[in-house]
Amino acid sequence: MNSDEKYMRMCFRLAKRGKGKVAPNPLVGCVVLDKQGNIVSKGYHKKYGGNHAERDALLKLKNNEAEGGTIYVNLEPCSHFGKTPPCVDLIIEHKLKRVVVGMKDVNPKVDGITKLQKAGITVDFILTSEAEFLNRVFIKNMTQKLPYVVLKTAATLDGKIASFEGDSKWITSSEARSEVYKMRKDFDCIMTTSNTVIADNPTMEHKFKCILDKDLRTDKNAKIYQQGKIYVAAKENTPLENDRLDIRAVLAELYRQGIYSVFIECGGTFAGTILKEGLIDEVYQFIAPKILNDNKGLSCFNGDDVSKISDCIKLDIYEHKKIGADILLKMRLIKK
Ligand code: AOF
Ligand code: ZN
Repeated sequence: MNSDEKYMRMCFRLAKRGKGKVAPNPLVGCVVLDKQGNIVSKGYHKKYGGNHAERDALLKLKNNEAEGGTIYVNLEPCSHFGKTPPCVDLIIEHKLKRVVVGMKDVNPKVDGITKLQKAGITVDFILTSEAEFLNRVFIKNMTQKLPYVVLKTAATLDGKIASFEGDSKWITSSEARSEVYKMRKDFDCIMTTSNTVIADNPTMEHKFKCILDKDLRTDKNAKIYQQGKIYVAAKENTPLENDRLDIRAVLAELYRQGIYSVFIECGGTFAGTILKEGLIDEVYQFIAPKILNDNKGLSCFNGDDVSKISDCIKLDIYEHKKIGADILLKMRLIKK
């Protein structure tokens, strides 16, 4: 690993300290080297509305320690007046010679690179796809005005989530189920369907839950309604598409309400539908080392009419771990 990569990875680690506190802003970390290549400051974006990473790092300097030096930041420095003044101005003021950037900012208000280059500062990009992966939620939010969507499922080796009688307790181990309670907290909202509420009566403890219930079939005494803020998407408040709720419209409404990430827990029919509609960014799949061995069992993805393997929806596994007796795969959809 060369030293540019080393410092950019340091930025990634610093940036991650802002997780859960900066949305809808990006995760940003910054490292400043002096002319000799010594680290003279570090910083990161700590909370929404707070100082940007570059400002956090540069304001810690007492004199002109950074003059002629290099600044590493995983996102293009901003050039606009938002909640804080432009970071590029501060970089120019501190007389840095070189800026190493992870990714270009997708915020249309930002054009920091041009301004830096005009000031005679060298700008280099490095580890761009990793930088984009780190800020995948920000990129989706900013470019599509939609929340980032993760679909969770838990199935047997043969992809079954329940027997033909609907028995589903329990496919995965208690450790895996506890992991789900923890991962829910990383999202602004849980989404589920009336079918799941009626079949399983889950609590799905969370601060914000969205229930897709076109015909208002769920019982308001169901456990899911007993806790958290609830948004019910029904035909009264949501446009329909082929007589079904338009899920893109539901997601857009959630975004409008300040929901930047959604965790979906549902049965195979809805999972199949939204996958087909291209509304999913990632799948978290728990796989239990069990085989139901019954074609009538319910599948975790229940789309239809796919005749060619080449038409499979393809994913990229970016994390895998054993949890209790099971395996968890975290995967991004490979967009066609
Ligand atoms: C951050 N932190 O470290 C960097 C950001 O409203 P503001 O002033 O906080 O501006 C937010 C925008 O600034 C954000 O959408 C992104 O485009 C840019 N860069 N933002 O929150 C940072 N470098
Ligand atoms: Zn900035």
